[in-house]
Amino acid sequence: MAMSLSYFSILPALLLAFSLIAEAATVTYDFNATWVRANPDGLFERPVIGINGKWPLPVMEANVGDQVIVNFQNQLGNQTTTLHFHGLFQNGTSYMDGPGQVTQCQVPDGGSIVYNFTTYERKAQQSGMYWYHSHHQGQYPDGIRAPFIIRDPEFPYKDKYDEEIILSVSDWYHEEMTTLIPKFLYKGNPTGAEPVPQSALMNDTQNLTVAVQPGKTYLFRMVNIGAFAGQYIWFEGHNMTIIEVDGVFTEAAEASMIYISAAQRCSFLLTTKNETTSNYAFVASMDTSLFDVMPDGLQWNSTSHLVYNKDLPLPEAQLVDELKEFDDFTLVPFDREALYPEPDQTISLDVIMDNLGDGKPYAFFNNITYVSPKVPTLYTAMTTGADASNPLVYGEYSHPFVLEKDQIVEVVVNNLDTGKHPFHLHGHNFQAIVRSDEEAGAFDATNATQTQYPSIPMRRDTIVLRPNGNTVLRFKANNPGVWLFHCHIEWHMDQGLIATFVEQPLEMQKSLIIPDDHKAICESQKIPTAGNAAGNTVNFLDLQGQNKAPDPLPAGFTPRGIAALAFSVLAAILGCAVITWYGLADMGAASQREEERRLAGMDGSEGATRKDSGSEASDTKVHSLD
Ligand SMILES: *[C@@H]1O[C@H](CO)[C@@H](O)[C@H](O)[C@H]1NC(C)=O
Ligand SMILES: *[C@@H]1O[C@H](CO)[C@@H](O)[C@H](O)[C@H]1NC(C)=O
Ligand SMILES: *[C@@H]1O[C@H](CO)[C@@H](O)[C@H](O)[C@H]1NC(C)=O
Ligand SMILES: *[C@@H]1O[C@H](CO)[C@@H](O)[C@H](O)[C@H]1NC(C)=O
Ligand SMILES: *[C@@H]1O[C@H](CO)[C@@H](O)[C@H](O)[C@H]1NC(C)=O
Ligand SMILES: *[C@@H]1O[C@H](CO)[C@@H](O)[C@H](O)[C@H]1NC(C)=O
Ligand SMILES: *[C@@H]1O[C@H](CO)[C@@H](O)[C@H](O)[C@H]1NC(C)=O
Ligand SMILES: *[C@@H]1O[C@H](CO)[C@@H](O)[C@H](O)[C@H]1NC(C)=O
Ligand SMILES: *[C@@H]1O[C@H](CO)[C@@H](O)[C@H](O)[C@H]1NC(C)=O
Ligand SMILES: *[C@@H]1O[C@H](CO)[C@@H](O)[C@H](O)[C@H]1NC(C)=O
Ligand SMILES: *[C@@H]1O[C@H](CO)[C@@H](O)[C@H](O)[C@H]1NC(C)=O
Ligand SMILES: [Cu+2]
Repeated sequence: MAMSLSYFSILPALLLAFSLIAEAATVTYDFNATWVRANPDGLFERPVIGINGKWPLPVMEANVGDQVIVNFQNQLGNQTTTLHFHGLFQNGTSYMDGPGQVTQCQVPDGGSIVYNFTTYERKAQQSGMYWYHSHHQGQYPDGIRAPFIIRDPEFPYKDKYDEEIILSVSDWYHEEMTTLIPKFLYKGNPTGAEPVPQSALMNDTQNLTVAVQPGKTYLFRMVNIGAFAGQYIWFEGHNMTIIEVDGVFTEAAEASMIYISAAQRCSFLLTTKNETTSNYAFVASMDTSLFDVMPDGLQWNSTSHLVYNKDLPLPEAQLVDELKEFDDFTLVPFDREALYPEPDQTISLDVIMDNLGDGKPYAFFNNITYVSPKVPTLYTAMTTGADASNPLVYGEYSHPFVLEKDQIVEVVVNNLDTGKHPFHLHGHNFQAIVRSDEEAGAFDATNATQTQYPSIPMRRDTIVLRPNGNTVLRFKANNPGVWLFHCHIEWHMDQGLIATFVEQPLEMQKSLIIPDDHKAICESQKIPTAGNAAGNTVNFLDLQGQNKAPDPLPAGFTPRGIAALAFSVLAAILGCAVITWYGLADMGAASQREEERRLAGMDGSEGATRKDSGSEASDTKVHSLD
């Protein structure tokens, strides 16, 4: 009886949905993940993760309302994997979102999974620029990432351009993530200096030439699919008219330089000149303020050209005096959605980088560094009955927050770190209502100067938090599912800079049905699909045996502090910051040597053999999802 009742109550909604998506097609992709060799920067050939034997990966394309099906097979032979469709709300299909051990189990070697979702999201038809990537074990910088475009034939700027140009930018590493992560999350790297990329790429290559015709308007759809570096982008002699960020159409805004962090997207119109007397450089410049070390010879700019006339030379990029980007906080969404009302729930997160007792560098929201639970969080929400509303069941180290239906949720993020962090929320766009300058300190809700929120805030799904600054975000909890909130710098993900939002858990239990093939890949790897974060299916509030972070350092002992002190003393003695730089570079090399010795069993410390690097790998496994 209860069942037929709920059946009838959803019927009108279904009929409405069908009438609106009458034109919808099904778009099917058969994706086999395979190793491929590639040399995109011309400096070094390496194995990369491709699809169907090819790299770069195919660009995914669909029209708004289409049903998208990805038949995904893992044929890597030696790594598990997943796919995440970045920016898509997955409304009603949270289990298709992709983060390993959050909304699904990792796809094992030889295993497969079907991702099946629609781009039609009831009121919010999602269209614009998205991307897809592995969301598991810090893996996507090995190549498994590419653009995903959803076209809306009725989009607001449909009559304003002649041609579309898809363009990705990214940083690029010569070593594989399975090599880089243990060197980074390592006690010999107590300051957490991130590996610096070797190159910058555009469209997974360099030196692109883009043939353009005079007097035309081009719609550029850009995405940063990199692991670490934000990029400044400018076109010599041309301005950009921004019309969309992260799938949110905006009122047209003119910019001469934009900044796209890892994971952000920006679509803009560019009108060509009427003359064909010259070709023009355009540049993507990696944000070197993120790099602790500047390796000799690093080419952090990548230059391509708008070619009006192929018989004319391609001019070298001119130096620009100042890297000053358009302030995305000033954008106005095209739908002019008003500021959400005062929040029903406020989540306050301080960003902290510090060491734990194992001496390795971690990242924390407040006092918690993320560690994957034994049961994927979504499966815990589905199987813990009424206790699913109690954050305890998700385990302390998934850093869970339970959100109730239609709550206005405010997330305050205070950066207690000196770096920039691009924060990303799954399952939603957020209104960005505060984004301070750097060095502003923590957000103060009692300070009237800081609470003058825009009446029509800009919305997107990834926002850059400035060094020692703060940001305040709002969204409405109208999408039942498990959604991560995390920094999109892959290294910081791997260090645990992640929180979990569990939205409407009791509603999930009613309306979500986990597909059998998703459960099957868990079973084949003996990953439990029921119970609390510790896998307890009897007493959901007993978290004994849950995965945990290492213990804290003994009080007063901070390798990070000691290293910082040593460098500042050195800098003071030598009176020269450049020396500090080289000092750091040397230290990186020294710690790398130490790690190699350690792995080779030469220093008798724990983890004395190659095999024992398994303990490193398992650390990596519990921390890294993206
Ligand atoms: C792009 O051009 C630069 C400058 O000429 C060159 O150093 C680099 O190797 C080129 N990249 C590729 C992938 O060919
Ligand atoms: C994927 O791999 C399967 C199994 O080897 C094969 O049958 C199929 O043709 C492959 N698909 C593509 C698109 O390469
Ligand atoms: C997996 O195989 C690829 C391709 O042979 C290789 O480059 C990579 O290092 C291997 N990765 C691991 C973790 O063994
Ligand atoms: C995808 O999901 C839709 C809607 O739930 C369903 O009708 C369809 O059968 C599914 N397709 C596949 C291949 O699983
Ligand atoms: C970038 O690659 C995509 C996919 O191959 C292609 O459609 C697009 O035209 C390329 N962009 C440029 C500027 O070459
Ligand atoms: C670009 O915009 C700036 C101001 O926003 C303006 O000064 C400049 O002339 C514009 N450049 C072009 C090529 O339109
Ligand atoms: C190019 O020509 C068109 C049509 O003659 C004119 O409207 C436009 O202003 C010209 N553009 C520039 C940049 O001079
Ligand atoms: C990259 O471009 C910026 C801005 O023009 C310039 O200051 C810098 O010197 C360039 N870097 C390299 C390595 O060419
Ligand atoms: C974090 O702080 C809270 C509140 O002070 C405390 O209850 C909790 O045990 C701490 N968690 C960790 C992992 O230190
Ligand atoms: C309030 O905030 C503003 C802007 O951040 C700051 O300049 C000012 O000092 C703050 N006032 C107080 C009383 O803290
Ligand atoms: C999800 O769908 C529901 C209707 O089923 C709608 O009310 C809600 O706004 C949607 N959420 C998002 C984030 O689009
Ligand atoms: Cu970060």
